[in-house]
Amino acid sequence: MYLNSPVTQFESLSLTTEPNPEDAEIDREPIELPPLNRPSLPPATGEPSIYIAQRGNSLANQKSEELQKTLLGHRHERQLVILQDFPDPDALSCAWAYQLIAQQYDIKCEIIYAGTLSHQENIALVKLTNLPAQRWTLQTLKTKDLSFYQGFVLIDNQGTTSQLLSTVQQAGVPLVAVIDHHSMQAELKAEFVDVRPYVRATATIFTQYLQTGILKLDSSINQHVKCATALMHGLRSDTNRLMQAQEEDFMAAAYLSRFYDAQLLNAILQANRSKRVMDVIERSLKNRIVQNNFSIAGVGYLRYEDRDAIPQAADFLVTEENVHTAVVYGIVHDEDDELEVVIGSLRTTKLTLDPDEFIKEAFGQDSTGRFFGGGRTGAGGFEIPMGFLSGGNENSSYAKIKWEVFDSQIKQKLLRLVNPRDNPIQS
Ligand SMILES: [Mn+2]
Repeated sequence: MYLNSPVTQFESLSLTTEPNPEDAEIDREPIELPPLNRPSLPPATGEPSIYIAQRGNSLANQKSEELQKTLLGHRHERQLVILQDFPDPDALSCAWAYQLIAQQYDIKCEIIYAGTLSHQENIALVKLTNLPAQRWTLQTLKTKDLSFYQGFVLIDNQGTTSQLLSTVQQAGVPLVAVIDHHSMQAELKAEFVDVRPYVRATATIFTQYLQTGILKLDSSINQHVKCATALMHGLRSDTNRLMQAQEEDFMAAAYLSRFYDAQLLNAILQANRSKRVMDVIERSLKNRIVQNNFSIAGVGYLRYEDRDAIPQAADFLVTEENVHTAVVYGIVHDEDDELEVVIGSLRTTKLTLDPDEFIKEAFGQDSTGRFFGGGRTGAGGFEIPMGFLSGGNENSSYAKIKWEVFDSQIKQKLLRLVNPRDNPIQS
């Protein structure tokens, strides 16, 4: 599963106590059926999909109008569009769409992220489309005069996965808009909020805005074609190549199909893995232990830029015969900041295994009650900060002991669930 999907936002966003966002919406919001005089419709088993689509449309219209009003109120301003530290195609493409929409109001946006573009497809996406995103570390932020910006915007995230948020907030830059499809992380005070957890990709939300005419896409404008291609890539990658797409996602993809460049998308998807990513995959193969259909592999230390090798290795290990779930983890280190964090990914094809529940049960919470990770259908992730134990790796025997301790502890915690005595995840 998720062979083409880069590190997903869910993996990092799920460091909260929120339940799986995917299913939450369905019961909560009653569907309004039009009164009387209904045209002949499919039999009344379940919810006629035409109504869902209509609901989506009217909400999109309303939100698009609201967004236009908000932008109108901020004409001639400068804004920061903050993405998660490891932005994925969904985030990158939507930020670009926002930038193009905002441009019409003479709003100048800088699209920024603090971490790195790790997955080869993300690097290819940015290079091949000239996508205007920039890496701003906390260090970069210190050199900037933030009073230059009159607002910031969060897209495909709610700030919980960006290191930049607190500095920007402390500088007094107001939050103008939040547009996302993850479950509500916290009450956010923004002028414009469009958070729809039941939508599979933020690219779907943005495509709906485009369909309302907020920005008229034009196939003769190169930038529009590239942005539509990026949105198509974002939509595909957040829906596992459309396999988990729902009606609104397909509708959005259908609209984008008028503008996107299939050859360009193909070039992005053909991006090759770097040698270092291949090496991490090799290590995961060598080190894996298989028990009870779980494949578990620690890959040792890896560089910050290669972080995405971990989910890719998990994607690969889960394809082995008699394996339904793979967990791969390693210590990711950032040389500049002497920052170290254990990062892990889970992939499963077992329908009855809930990655969110599994990871929360395996690793528990930190002292502030934050879970070390969580997940969504088929995939999950975790991040365990190493704090005081970070750095000191010039001493190779120390580095080795440190890895062994973390490796054993993670294995212990996972194996407790893999070989359960009283089956603690079966509630
Ligand atoms: Mn997304």
